[in-house]
Amino acid sequence: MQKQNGLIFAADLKERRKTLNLTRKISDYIDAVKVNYPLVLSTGAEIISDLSDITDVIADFKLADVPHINSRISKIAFNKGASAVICHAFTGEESLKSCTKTASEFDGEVYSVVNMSHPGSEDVMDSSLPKLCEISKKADIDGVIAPGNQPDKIEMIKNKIDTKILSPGIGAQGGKGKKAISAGADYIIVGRSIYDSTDPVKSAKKIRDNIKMYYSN
Ligand code: 3DU
Repeated sequence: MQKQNGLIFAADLKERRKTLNLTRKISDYIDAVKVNYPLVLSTGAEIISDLSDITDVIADFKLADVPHINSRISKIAFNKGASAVICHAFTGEESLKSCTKTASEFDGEVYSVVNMSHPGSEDVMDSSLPKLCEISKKADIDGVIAPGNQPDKIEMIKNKIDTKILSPGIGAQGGKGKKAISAGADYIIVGRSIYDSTDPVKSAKKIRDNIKMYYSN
């Protein structure tokens, strides 16, 4: 993923045509589109190939399975045209390594989830944060997912692991792009504040413009 805008579009829609049209229209303002279960289960895995003709695709299946299954799912995503997959770190080093090993066969990337943005994520994930960063480091991941609505956590993670940080939780979940980037995020991930807005193209541009001066390449 080449950094030009610092913005990743979370395409959590259910309609193929709408997703492709919108991604095409905002492609100048984003560096990648992130697909998750709502889109892929509604439209089929081919949507990954279709979107990969427009921009980089991050397959966010939050893989949290035994190594060979993590590897198989990653392989399918990369074969369809994904540039990156997202995996949970809590399943341990071997599961995460199965993703990074598979990614290396495709020149792809792996991002691991070390913390989350929703209320309740602190129940388990906060106390495990140092360990999740350590596991991610050992598995040689390309970056981590960290909560954009909690800049203090971004800073904490940045101090623990020197890697790219992708931060969701911006806009609809209360986070501010500028704050997340200033705290150390390299990219922000935004869904509803783009696709649910009355003018999604204008919103994407505005979100991109708002963070542009805060990030360094
Ligand atoms: O809240 P939004 O509509 O901007 O969507 C956020 C996206 O980021 C969505 O795809 C969700 O699965 C993902 N995500 C989080 O929101 C929070 C996390 O901690 C990890 C991923």
